[in-house]
Amino acid sequence: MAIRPILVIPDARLRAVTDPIAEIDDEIKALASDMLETMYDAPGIGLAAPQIGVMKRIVVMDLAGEDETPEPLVMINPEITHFGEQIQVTEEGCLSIPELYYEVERPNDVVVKYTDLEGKEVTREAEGRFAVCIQHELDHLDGVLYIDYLSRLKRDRVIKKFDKAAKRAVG
Ligand code: K1U
Ligand code: ZN
Repeated sequence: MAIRPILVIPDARLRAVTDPIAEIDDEIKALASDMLETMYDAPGIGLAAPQIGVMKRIVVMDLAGEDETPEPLVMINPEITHFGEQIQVTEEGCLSIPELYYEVERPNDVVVKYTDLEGKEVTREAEGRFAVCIQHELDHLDGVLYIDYLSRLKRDRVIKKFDKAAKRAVG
């Protein structure tokens, strides 16, 4: 198990589309374990593989509260098969866009289909915060970030801030 560094925008890997996982072997199991450890350490409620520079379709989540028993969830090759019509507005953050939170509109209910670590096909209905987290993490697998749903003004302001920081870091 290892904590991996989390990439921050404008890293180009956060804008790329990831590849499906063909086989759940020991490498994928170790990756899932590292992703969970990295997410708990951050701390966060979700993490997608491209956020640690691995261009594969796998996400992890845990929406259990601080005083609750952990509920780690690993989704391999996840797909949303249904979006409900009702829209919710929730504050989102992103470990790849640290220290900022903005309100985003998304469908309140989704149905997600994925393969679990045992290779079993699972279909789950989700609503509320769980549905938001699923949509946020699955977007990462297609190079989409939650700031893409903000007004152009807000999004550009965020991008500019991180572009400047990246330029300062290289000198
Ligand atoms: O994918 C990510 O960048 C992780 C992100 C997930 C997420 C947050 C909010 C709405 C949708 C998806 C985070 O976990 S940001 C950190 C965060 O929300 C949090 C951290 C500690 C305790 C509780 C929440
Ligand atoms: Zn994120």
